[in-house]
Amino acid sequence: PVTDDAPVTVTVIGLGLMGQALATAFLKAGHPTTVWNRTPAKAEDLAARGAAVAPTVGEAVLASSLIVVCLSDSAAVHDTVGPHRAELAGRTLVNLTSGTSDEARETAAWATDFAYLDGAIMAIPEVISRPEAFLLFSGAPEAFERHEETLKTLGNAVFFGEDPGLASLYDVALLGVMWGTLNAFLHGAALLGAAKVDASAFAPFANQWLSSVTGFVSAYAEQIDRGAYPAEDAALETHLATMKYLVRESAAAGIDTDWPARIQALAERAIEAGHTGAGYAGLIEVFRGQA
Ligand code: FVH
Repeated sequence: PVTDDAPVTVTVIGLGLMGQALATAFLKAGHPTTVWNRTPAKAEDLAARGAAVAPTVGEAVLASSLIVVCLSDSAAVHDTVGPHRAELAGRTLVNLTSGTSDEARETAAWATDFAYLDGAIMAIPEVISRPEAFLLFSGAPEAFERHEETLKTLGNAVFFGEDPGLASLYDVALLGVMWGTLNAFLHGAALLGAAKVDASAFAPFANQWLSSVTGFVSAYAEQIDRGAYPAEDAALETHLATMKYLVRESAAAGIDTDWPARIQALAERAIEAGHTGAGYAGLIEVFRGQA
């Protein structure tokens, strides 16, 4: 039971790299913390630091009012907590396992006798509970309100509302931003590397340029929402001409041309579909499958 005085009791199911960091953060914040892991040896360090180790998943669930699950994937979650619906009754299950929005909605539909929050962690284990960590949640509003302070132990907590799929959808979209950005950096590092420039010499310029690109994101978001993509900075044709240099430079350096060729192909498709004269945000029509 949660009272104004007693710290919330927390169970962490799954002690992989992330689960260990989550349990550590709850322990440090003074929450009585129970842990369970399929491979019991991974609980030993946490036990030495004060965690209670439950011998079964059912006992782990019964030990706390807030149950946090962080496993490899949704199938593992269903295998592990699926048989323990009765023990979960009246408690809150927070699922921090990565998955799709449909998987989150399916799990929420299964969670009828207890409150369910689906979550996504936008941090690596060592950043958990530091100010730069942020976590996304969606699902039962009253459960988020009730456990917001405890969840903030892990990092900043953002709630997207009742649709349990939204946190996962934001998660994959944000991971796409990360992979696209990192791929572009790695391609650039390979290109300059072919000219004997170290990646660490390129990195400060990449970082400075990324802060300008952040500004483009905000401006283009406003255009996308308005449905109009005026070329306020540069037209798509101007971008396309320069994209061809990136392809030619890559070929000349003997590095992979697939990445820049894909970038070029996206701009060509937008222009062929009639978006000549549009700004870069006009590419949204290609990503929407409408060009
Ligand atoms: N690590 C990270 O930086 C990212 C940050 C963003 C979010 N992810 C997601 O967190 C989930 C767990 O990731 P992880 O890094 O902790 O993963 P592992 O270290 O590989 O640990 C996996 C745990 O899952 C247990 N497990 C797997 N399958 C089963 C199963 N069928 N039944 C019970 N437990 C299972 C595994 O147990 P064991 O192998 O130790 O016995 C680990 O506890 C993940 O969704 C990331 O995308 C992390």
